[in-house]
Amino acid sequence: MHDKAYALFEQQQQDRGIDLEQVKQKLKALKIETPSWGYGDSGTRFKVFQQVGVPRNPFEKIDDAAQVHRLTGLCPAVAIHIPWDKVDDYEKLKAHAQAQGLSIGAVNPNLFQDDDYMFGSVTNSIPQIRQKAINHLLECVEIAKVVGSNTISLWFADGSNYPGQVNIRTRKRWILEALAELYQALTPDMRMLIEYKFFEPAFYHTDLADWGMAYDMALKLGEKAQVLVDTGHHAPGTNVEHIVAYLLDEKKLGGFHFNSRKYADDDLIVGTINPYELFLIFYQILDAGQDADPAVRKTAENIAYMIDQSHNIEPKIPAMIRSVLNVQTQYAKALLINFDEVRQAQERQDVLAAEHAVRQAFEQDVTPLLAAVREEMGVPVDPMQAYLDSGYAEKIASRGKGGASW
Ligand code: PSV
Ligand code: MN
Ligand code: MN
Repeated sequence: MHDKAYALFEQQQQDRGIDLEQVKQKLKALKIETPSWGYGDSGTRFKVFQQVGVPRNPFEKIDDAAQVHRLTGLCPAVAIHIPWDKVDDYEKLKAHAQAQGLSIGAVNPNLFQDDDYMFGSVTNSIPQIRQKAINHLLECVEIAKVVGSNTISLWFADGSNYPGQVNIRTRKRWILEALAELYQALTPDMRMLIEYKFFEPAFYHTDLADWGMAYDMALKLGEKAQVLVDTGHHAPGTNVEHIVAYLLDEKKLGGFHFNSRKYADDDLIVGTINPYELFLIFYQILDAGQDADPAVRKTAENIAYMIDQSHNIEPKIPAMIRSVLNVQTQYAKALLINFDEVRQAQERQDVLAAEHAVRQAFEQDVTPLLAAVREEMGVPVDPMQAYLDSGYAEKIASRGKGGASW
């Protein structure tokens, strides 16, 4: 059945001028980091729902992440958030991950859940609180060294709710000061990713509100600082793939937090609301991967793909499996773009042909391709069904309710 469907697919793609062996190789190399917090209970300001079987500690979060990797072959690393994932022995956490074929990915400092940070963390007008926040950033570098991570992923909730509440320029300087201290502490193989978000929890101004501000910081800091694009962190209608292309060309795109949004930072399963946007993001990345400038190509190859979602009402593990499969699907489709055709249409200034060449790839059914790739990778052809059949959900039910929340 698969073979027949794949043979037909292969013929169709050959006719379109696509080198399927190369496509398969790229699909096998795709890595998507899952977030420890995506396995915990979460909710909105109205309610955090407690689900049965939610991990009770960081070790169990890693167990669940390992299950996602076992079934998809896509997620060999898990991001941690400190202090959500605070443990006494980080060596032990690393060993626990390694024993299941995982590594610890990005270390995310948490500077938004301490009462001291009500009026800001690194931008607080009280010097002792700014120092406390900086100390936490430095602590996270030390944790990264122990767990073997080379990425510090930063998001600041800092901002204000009313005009006049704070001095925006002074805070801009403080944030740079803090980031500079962190930058100095990075080892040569580490990088820091700077995330931005236009609002929430602050509703008037956020200190790092958009990609331009994050880019400006990264530029001032140096090569080891890059921008992280969280797909949910833009005003409605923003052309996210344009931001991606711009940052790639400036060698400043470091990573993604994938999720879907309808209205604001909804943190929904990636690819459920606007899969075409995800496809177009990959189009830009693959295009940059063929750039004449090797530094742009290298930037495109070194992007850290991460999921950042809060599954409020969904069962956590299948929601994560759905997310990574959706990313894989859109990546597969983008790999089917005939870039020569696009370029030739652009040269002729043939608007319709250029748009068609891109969209045509999106319209391909990649089911036979993904089935073939999964078979070759030795993972289930239908990872979601395999999860449902695996008995894992029944096994973790013994954890009961009241596990870790995000
Ligand atoms: C903030 O909305 C954010 O996207 C940041 O990445 C945080 O670290 C994460 O969500 C927490 O869920
Ligand atoms: Mn994020
Ligand atoms: Mn977010």
